[in-house]
Amino acid sequence: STNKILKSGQVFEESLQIGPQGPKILKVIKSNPSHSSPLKRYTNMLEKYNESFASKSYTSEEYENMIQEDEAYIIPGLGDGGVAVELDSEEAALAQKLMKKEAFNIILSDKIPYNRKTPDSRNPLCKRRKYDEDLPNASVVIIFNNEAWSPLIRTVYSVINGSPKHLLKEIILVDDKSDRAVLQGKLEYYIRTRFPSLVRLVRLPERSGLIRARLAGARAATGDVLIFLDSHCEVVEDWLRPLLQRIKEKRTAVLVPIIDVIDDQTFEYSYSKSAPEFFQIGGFTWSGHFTWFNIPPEEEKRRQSPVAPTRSPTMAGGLFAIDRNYFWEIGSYDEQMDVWGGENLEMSFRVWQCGGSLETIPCSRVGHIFRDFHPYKFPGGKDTHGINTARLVEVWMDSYKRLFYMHRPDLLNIDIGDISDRKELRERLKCKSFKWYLENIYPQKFILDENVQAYGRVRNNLNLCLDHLQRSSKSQYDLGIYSCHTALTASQYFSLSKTGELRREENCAEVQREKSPPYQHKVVMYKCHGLRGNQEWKISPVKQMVNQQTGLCLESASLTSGSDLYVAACSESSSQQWHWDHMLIT
Ligand code: LR7
Ligand code: MN
Repeated sequence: STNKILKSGQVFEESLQIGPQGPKILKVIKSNPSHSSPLKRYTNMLEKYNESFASKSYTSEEYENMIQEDEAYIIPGLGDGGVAVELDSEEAALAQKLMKKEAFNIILSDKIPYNRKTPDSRNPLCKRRKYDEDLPNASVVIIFNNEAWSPLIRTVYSVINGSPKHLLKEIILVDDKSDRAVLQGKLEYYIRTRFPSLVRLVRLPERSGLIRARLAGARAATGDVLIFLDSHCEVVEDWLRPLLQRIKEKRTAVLVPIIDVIDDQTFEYSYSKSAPEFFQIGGFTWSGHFTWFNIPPEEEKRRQSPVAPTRSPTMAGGLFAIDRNYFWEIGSYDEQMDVWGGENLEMSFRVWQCGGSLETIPCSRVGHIFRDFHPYKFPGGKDTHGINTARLVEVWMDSYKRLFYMHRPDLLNIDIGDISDRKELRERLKCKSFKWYLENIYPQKFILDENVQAYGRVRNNLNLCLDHLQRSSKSQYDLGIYSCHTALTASQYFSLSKTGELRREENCAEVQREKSPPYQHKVVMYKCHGLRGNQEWKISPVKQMVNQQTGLCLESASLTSGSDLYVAACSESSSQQWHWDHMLIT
């Protein structure tokens, strides 16, 4: 599914970014022998999973017993310092089954102490940063729908233990109408007895989705700064002050920490030990997804220090800090966005276009469990990411929406609801255009049909077109050919950039030389490097596509729909003539 957020370093659609991976240390952990039938607990859990629980109340004594039972599973010191853990084989097998429900290793999570220490993943320079005595205080808003108990509780402990008392005004837990039994009376009891006064629980009367859940949290908050977190996070030492300091300096800065990966299987808190200064910033794809990319050299230069605020065109969405009043001034959220997706790009574009800034604060780091799927339901099975994105595209992207709808023509014919309030907001705040955003905030973003030599379908005389053959989710793939579609669709959309790249959004065509007969040199799509060389192509006067490094031409002789493409010695044969839909330069 494309409806998930990726770790920095993962491949998405056509974007490939490689982040350094920390080494893995695995420990095999047997169950605590004092547990009463550890496997039974989870087998029960597996069986009862799909039941919806009526909320029932228990006595304090009964709640204490439940909590004690949970605590009996915890193995002191396990996972401390973020070390990876491997379960013994019997439990590991059950954990695998539970993965399919929960999307992470719940058995292991339940064994790791709620207050385990995270490693200090920061750039060593961070230890020398100085912060003001009087910083604004924070309300931390943690929203959840059917989150598992241990990651949720661990998130709360992590925030409390990791934040200076006087700067943490409150933690607001927003329950987006979970139906799991453990999140009913037991959670209330736990909060009342373990975190009196500091943690507040807001229950939503109906399932609202993460956008409206965050809005409810923001309404309940009273601190100077709002900090939103997902319900499966762990913070790193001194994560809070760098965020508050920057907001004190610049009230309109919206801030994200560096997001580290908590492994969904081993609970390793992973980060690069050899390159703690490395991180990526946020981009987007024309199909409407969040991506990561490396800090461009211009930004490296502008920010002056590797631990200074680093501008980011977009944010992942779940973990960010914003001045509480500014949150409302700048239009909070689009209240009509449902469940999951799109709100992150909406806020990113809006903040930049309406005069604020979006920045990564390198000395603030927070870990997040990346799950492979959503362990909760999407009411009505709606494609909320698609619909939410169409809403933001209509409001913020001006004519560039054409590139989104090229990927999602289906969304042109569906009801996305009323967007007039959001358009009014844009008017009222006198926000700049998307073109301004692209030129000034994200000039690295390749625009498929602007500032290029040619774009569209690339067709030969047999009506076959260059086509990614649905291979584009790989970081590297062989380019193919397919019967031309009647309309210009994403799989046949190519551009010839100003510098001669034969490319798609992120990937460029290269020649892969075959060293032995029959010398069928393939054409491979690979991450664009921007250095011309093997990725430079020219259209010749007789409409050949000539690879500049090899001098070979795109060839379609004897190819049929669905074949891989190749290059051959240039000839004037019609099988080497290619017609672009749109030539901007002749
Ligand atoms: O209906 C819902 N109601 C909720 O309260 C659906 C979800 N939620 C809660 C959920 O329990 C969780 O705490 O909302 C939070 C986010 O949901 P996840 O964890 O399923 O989302 P994600 O981590 O896969 O997705 C990322 O993109 C989303 C786009 O809508 C949100 O902005 C998420 O907050 C965001 N997560 C992050 O940015 C964490 C870091 C990811 C990276 C990099
Ligand atoms: Mn999440």
